[in-house]
Amino acid sequence: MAFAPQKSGGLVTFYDAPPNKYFDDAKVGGEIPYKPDAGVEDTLCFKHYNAKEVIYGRTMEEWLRFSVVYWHTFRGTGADPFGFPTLIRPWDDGTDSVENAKRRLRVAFEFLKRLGVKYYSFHDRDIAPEGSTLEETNKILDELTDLALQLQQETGIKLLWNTCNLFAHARYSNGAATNPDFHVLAYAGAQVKKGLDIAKKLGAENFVFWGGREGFHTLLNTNVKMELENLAAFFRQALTYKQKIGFTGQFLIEPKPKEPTKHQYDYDAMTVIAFLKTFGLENHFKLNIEPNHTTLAGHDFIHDIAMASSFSMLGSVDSNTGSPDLGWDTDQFPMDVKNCTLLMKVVLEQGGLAPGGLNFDCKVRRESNDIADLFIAHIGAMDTLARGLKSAAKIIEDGVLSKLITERYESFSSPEGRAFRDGLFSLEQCEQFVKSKGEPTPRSGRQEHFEAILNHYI
Ligand code: XUL
Ligand code: CO
Repeated sequence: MAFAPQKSGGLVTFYDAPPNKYFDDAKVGGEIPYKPDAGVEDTLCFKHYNAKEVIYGRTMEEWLRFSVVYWHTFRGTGADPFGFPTLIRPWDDGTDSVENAKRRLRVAFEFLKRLGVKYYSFHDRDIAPEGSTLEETNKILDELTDLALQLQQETGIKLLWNTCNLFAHARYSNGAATNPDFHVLAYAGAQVKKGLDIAKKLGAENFVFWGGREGFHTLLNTNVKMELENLAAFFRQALTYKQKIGFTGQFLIEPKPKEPTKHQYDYDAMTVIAFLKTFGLENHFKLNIEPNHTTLAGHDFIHDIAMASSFSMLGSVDSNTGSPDLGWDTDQFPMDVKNCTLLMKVVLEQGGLAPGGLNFDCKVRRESNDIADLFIAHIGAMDTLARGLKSAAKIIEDGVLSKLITERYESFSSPEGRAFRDGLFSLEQCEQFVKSKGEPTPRSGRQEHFEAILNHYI
């Protein structure tokens, strides 16, 4: 279908034919520049993110490994349970045609290029419409991934991860790998097989499993033990196929406690780690932590990042934020410097996220209907994380916080404390210790002192 040039919010010019130029240079400004001295209202430039600047031994680009998500940024419509689409994109004719899907893909690569982001991520169904049979669906996917491969080669943009949408289609309403009907589980298996083939074809650096409907709405109709065993068996088959085809990307599980299912099995980081250890899968998976999911689980922003990292299980981050005062997944762009500092401190302390990255699983608000808002949202979040990176590096380099933490635990460097940690100090010895030393002196946790120190760096 031929398109006439259109305008949206006065910021984009769309052309259907080569040279495939979708964004108006005059308005968006070509490639987004680094302008540290830009004015307060100039939000279409980076003031902190300077890709090649070296911080704490690596370039910003290497530490931050930004990635743009296909589902929100190129498929988000602004529709919600109460309202119709508000984000009308001039390159999208609203149909499920292959032609429309290809045009969208070209736009996506142009957007990434302008933003200076080197990675993207997608669900299979984001980039290609579903056909009426599995064979037809896979054929369409082949056509779209051929184009994705070509665009990756032309631009140098890479795939951080892909995943399978195992939650939107009606067939998955009772779950995918935890569905009570084996036929549905088999469909999910076939879909993941194709997803892994695509991952290999496009050189994905990771592959994600998010179990949106792996859980239950009521225990009354659910065999929890069987469903969890089936989920583990499903993961084992995915691993077998991964090895068989020689896909070397990292497998990631993304925890979320609820939404759309009332209770999801991958509730939070510690639940997923326990699941992996219970089923002997812990050496083959890491976690993709999304802070908005963490806050939905009733924890604070940094909780699951810190927990996963403590167990060497933090593989990647779906870098977003929520509104903790609300009870749902708002997928906002991370704009809070303090939270991003705490996040980047963990990333620096564990030596980086590669092959994972900071994937913007975020959407502009349904009221933010200009194309410019798409740019500003990503730029703002990239700048916030760049500020977080700089502050975190300073905190670590100064060593004030880490010295205070070391001092707080110094009693474990005593012979008795060390022996206890080595499993060589019994409860009887604890009793003897107390009899000779008497009552311990309560010591201040100094929370306010630590908080004031953190604020010094923000
Ligand atoms: C849903 C969510 C997903 C996963 C990929 O809350 O975060 O988009 O990141 O399926
Ligand atoms: Co996510």
